Order: sequence, then C-alpha cells, then structure tokens
Amino acid sequence: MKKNLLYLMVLLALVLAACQPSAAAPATEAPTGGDEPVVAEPAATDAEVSERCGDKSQLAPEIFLYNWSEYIDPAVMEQFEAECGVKVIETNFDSNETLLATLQAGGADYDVIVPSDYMVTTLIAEGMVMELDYNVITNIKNMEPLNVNQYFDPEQKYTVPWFWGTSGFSVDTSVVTEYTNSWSMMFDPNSPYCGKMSMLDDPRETLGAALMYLGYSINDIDPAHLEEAKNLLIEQSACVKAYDSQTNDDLIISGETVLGHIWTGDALLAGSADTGGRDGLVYVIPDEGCTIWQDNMMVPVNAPNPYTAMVFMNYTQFPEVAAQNAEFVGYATPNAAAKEFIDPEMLANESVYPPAEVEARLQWIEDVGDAYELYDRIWTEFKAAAGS
Ligand code: N2P
Repeated sequence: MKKNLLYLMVLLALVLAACQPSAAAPATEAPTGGDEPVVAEPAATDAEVSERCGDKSQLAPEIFLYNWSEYIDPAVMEQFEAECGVKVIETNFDSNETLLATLQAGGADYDVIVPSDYMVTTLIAEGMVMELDYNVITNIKNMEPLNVNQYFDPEQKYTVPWFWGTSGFSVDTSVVTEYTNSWSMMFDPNSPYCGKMSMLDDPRETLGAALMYLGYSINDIDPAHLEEAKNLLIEQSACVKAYDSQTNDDLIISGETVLGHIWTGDALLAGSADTGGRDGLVYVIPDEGCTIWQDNMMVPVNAPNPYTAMVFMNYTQFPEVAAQNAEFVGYATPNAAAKEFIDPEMLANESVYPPAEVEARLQWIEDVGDAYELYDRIWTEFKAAAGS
C-alpha cells in the first residue's frame, strides 16, 4: 500500500513538472538592447549556451529572412537549423525600394533584412530598424576595418556587413567580339546588339548608370540632369530586351542577351561553366565608373524574434560559414577572417575585389533625402514610356 502511495506521489510530481513552463520553450525572446526582461528567465545552463547558437533556451523555432535572390547558400540555413534548431524562412525582394515599400506597408514581420548602404540611412532615419546587441554578434570582430563604421552606420550600431560589390555589365564575348570598357556599349542607340541587352530593374542603379554615362554624379538631384538621364533610358529602351535584376544572369547564360547590366557575383557565377554559367562571359567595370555598394543585415523594429535574428547573423559570420557563403554567392566578403578559407583564385579576381585604381572611379549611392520623390517620379515616368 505504501509502495502504491509512493508511485502515486512520483506520478503526481511528474504531471506537475510537465505543466510548468519549460526553460526550453521558445515563447519568450531574450531581451536585447538593454531592455528590462518582461519575465525573469532561469539562468541558462552551459549546455544551453553555445558559442555558435547563443542561449538555446531563448531561441525561437523559426525566423523570417527578407533577402535579395540567390544571396545565401541554402546549406548555411540548413546547417543553422540542424545545429541550433531554428528554421530560417527566406523570401526575396528585387530592389531596396521594394524592401522599403514592403516594410512601410506593415504586415510583414521579418526578423532579418538585407538593405544596401543608402537604404540603411533611410531605414535608420525613419526609425524602422533596431540597434543591435554586439554582445550577441561577437563575430563583428571578424570584419575588415573598411567594411565597418561606414558612412551609413558610422558608429556601427545597426548593421552587420553581408557582401559588397559593383554594378557593371557582362559581355558575351562569343558574340560581342569587339567591345570597350565604356557604358556606350549599353547606351549606343545604333548598337548592333540592339534587342539583346538587359538592364537592372532598379531605380537608383539604372538611373545611376545613365547619370554616370552622362558624366553626372550617381547622387545628382538636379531635375534637369535626371530628366536627361530619363530621356537617355527611354531612347535605350528600344534596345533593351528586359529590365531584370533577378534572372538577368540566366538571360545572358542562355544567349537571350549578350550585354547585361549586372551585379558582380551574378556576373562571376554566370561567367564560368564550373559555377553553372558559361565560359566567355566577361564582367566589365566601365571606365566612366559604376556603383560600389555594400549590403548589410539589419533587424526591423517590429521583428518578432530579435535575439534569434542576432544569433543567426552571428552564425553566418563565423569564418568557415562566411567563406562557404561567399563562394556560393560569388560576391566579395567583408569578413577578413573568412579569407583564409576562400579559394585564392576568387580573392585574386580583380572583378570581385577591384584594385585601388579601379575603386577610385566607383561611386556609392547615397540617400538623397527629399529628392527620393523626384527619383520615384522620374523612374515611374521612364517605366511608363518604356512600356514595362
Ligand atoms: C544578389 C543581389 C545582390 C544585391 N543576387 C546587390 N545589392
């Protein structure tokens, strides 16, 4: 009888224990940025706090990543899930302006976003992103000094550098046997390659290319200069097969285009049969200059899982992980510690890591403040005139 009572008590204790909130339940996100905890959490055990996954007891089961297309190795997300138990659900955007409009429309609760430089300025000014906790993102220490404390985040409070690159054009040299390193290859109205070109579908990049060809700054806000750039793009549109930032690499690989305004990594992977592309596609940084940019991970103010977001951001910047990712996407890494794990041939590729004399003719896109509306109007008018 006594024995039965003992069993009963043990059973009762087990039932009661099962009803208690578990330390492993992901319902509560760890406080970040100095906020007071809403609910006091039991201190995590050593087993729960790991270098790569942070405090496991505080991780959400999934996070939402809003990213450019083909801009993370899916294996990195799978590894993070296997190691840390967090599923990364990725959706893509095709321009910084789409990203901004999506966030402004609300309703989309992303944990991690990947804006470029000038859009970082906008998002901070609009109060749409949160300060990061670099006690969680300790791998910020791995970054090249040149890629941190940039003009768009001078005190390094909001961003984790992701990749950087340029926006030149690719040439299919099996068809375009004679070419120059000038934007005139893209803007000549009498080009023999009329109808076989693509341009990025991106207001600042595409208007920027026209502004540079005309000899203006990529950040020009003179309405007359923008009008000129618009008219140049309208004239060029007769020769443009597609305005496309996501499948422009596929277009040139398949031969549908032979000249394409394109970002470095896409050009690099498209230009080699070893990486799913085709040999003979050459990437050009025009003599007149082109955009240099840096994309960065950030956390929106209304992110549901900021702690887990920051653990993920940190995870991607361990040297081996960052190197694996850089080789997959084909872009230049800001992560200095990753470089010893990257194929030396890629590091030596001057299209990916341009030498100082080339860098001197590159321009950063900047937030143009109130002139955003001018750019928006000019771009909309151009798109209407180009019929796309
Ligand atoms: C990768 C997109 C690169 C983003 N497909 C350029 N800012």
